[in-house]
Amino acid sequence: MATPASVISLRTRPQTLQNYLLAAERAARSDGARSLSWIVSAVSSATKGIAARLRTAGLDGALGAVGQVNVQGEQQQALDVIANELLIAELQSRDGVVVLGSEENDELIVVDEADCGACRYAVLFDPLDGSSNLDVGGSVGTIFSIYEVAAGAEQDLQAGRHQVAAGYVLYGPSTIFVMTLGQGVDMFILDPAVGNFVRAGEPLRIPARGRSYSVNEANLDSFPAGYQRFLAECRAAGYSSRYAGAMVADVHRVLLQGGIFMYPPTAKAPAGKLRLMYEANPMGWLIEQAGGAASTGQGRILEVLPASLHQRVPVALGSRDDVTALELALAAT
Ligand code: AHM
Ligand code: MG
Repeated sequence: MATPASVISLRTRPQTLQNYLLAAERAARSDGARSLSWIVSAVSSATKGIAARLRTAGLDGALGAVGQVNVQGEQQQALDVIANELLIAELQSRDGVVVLGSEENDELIVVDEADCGACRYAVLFDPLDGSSNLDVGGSVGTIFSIYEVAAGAEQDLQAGRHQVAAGYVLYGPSTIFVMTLGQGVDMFILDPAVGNFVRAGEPLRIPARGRSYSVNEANLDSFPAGYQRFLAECRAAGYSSRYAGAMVADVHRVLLQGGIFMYPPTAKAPAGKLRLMYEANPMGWLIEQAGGAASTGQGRILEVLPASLHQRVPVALGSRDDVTALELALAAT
């Protein structure tokens, strides 16, 4: 007997992020996996709220600075604060969350009444990355990074290679959720009609070499000589330049199309500008999980031993051959 058409459409229905997380949890068969999928789900709920606030920000007075400077010495935007509050509110009540760390908070937040269950997690995040794009309606993002935490080790920071989940949300023409649980990288697009993130295509694989670089070229004169030499080689080879000024938007392009994203050391920021724990590590792991490479210029980002929540690190990530060419140029100078 022929299968009714309605059953076929149910079977081929696109997978939502919730179903994807449930499937991952079933495959792992552990209480820890259950907590982890709930935590990622909390991040996704918060980012839907952030996306909604961003859509109307030019109409409801949510743009502009709030007159406070964060621990990085940067002016906080109203939406930085709103995004941070939405993430903390969603995460601090989830089972298994014992520590939160945010770009917008000076210190780690230890969740005192955490229901610890079988597994305990730290969630580190940049609530609104690229916030200098807000006032012009440009793309911005949220980045998150999750670790397991041993009892009594709540204040200890771990190297990026110990992450158990990481991802970002790009708020652009679409709201796009990209994540890894350590078995490849998957992409989901928010369907605004139903409010679900829906899986888009196959797991992402970054091309071995790209045709563009993404760096703030206005700083070129103060980059170490190896970066200048590498960029000259790229130009000679016909590369294009693409730079949105929001790491999430720039890394998303590199992830899909290949190439290299960099924030090198500069005279003003000798250790680079980007933060290890909630920018470089999660983005670096995603790129590695898609088959690319993520380097400080001297070695793998994910091996860096963290000393503080807000520490900065030089970042170069993207197509494997492009990152290798940069490392060779740096080693030769
Ligand atoms: P933010 O998290 O305070 O927004 O800062 C990080 C951003 C990155 O998204 C982006 O790659 C970089 O800063 C841009 O810096 P610059 O304006 O120096 O090029
Ligand atoms: Mg940022």
